[in-house]
Amino acid sequence: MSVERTLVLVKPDGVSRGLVGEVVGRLERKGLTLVALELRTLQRSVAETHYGEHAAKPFFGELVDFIVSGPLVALVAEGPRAVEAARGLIGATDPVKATPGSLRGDYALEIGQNLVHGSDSPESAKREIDLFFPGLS
Ligand code: DAT
Ligand code: MG
Repeated sequence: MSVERTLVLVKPDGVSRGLVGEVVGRLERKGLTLVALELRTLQRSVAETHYGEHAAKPFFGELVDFIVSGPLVALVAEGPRAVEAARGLIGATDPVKATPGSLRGDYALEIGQNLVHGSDSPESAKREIDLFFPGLS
């Protein structure tokens, strides 16, 4: 099994609610290895690039406002099929539909404040890691 890397963000709601340890702990207990981890507040331009695929969507402005609203934790996790493994731990985009036991299923209610981001494919992971941690993808 080839080893992959994925980008995970504990979004500003997760940081302000004190859920960083919960998110990082679940990734670690699953067996993923941390390669980088940093608390930072995003510049608007970085947020717009990160979410560029959603630029034409009606919620784009709110999404960017939210992700720059306070510090987030950006991390790179590594392991076999790390992209899919992290997405499984995170759960569905709509936290009301996310399976209980997943992070969003356990800790979030609103789609606009759904606690965690995880890259959705190896290609997205490379693009996102290059944006947040150049040289680590
Ligand atoms: P995911 O974060 O599960 O990869 P996505 O890439 O489709 O989901 O969307 C990115 C983020 O945008 C998502 O985490 C929350 C927000 N979002 C998605 N759909 C939304 C909607 N219908 N209304 C408000 N925010 C939405
Ligand atoms: Mg996505």
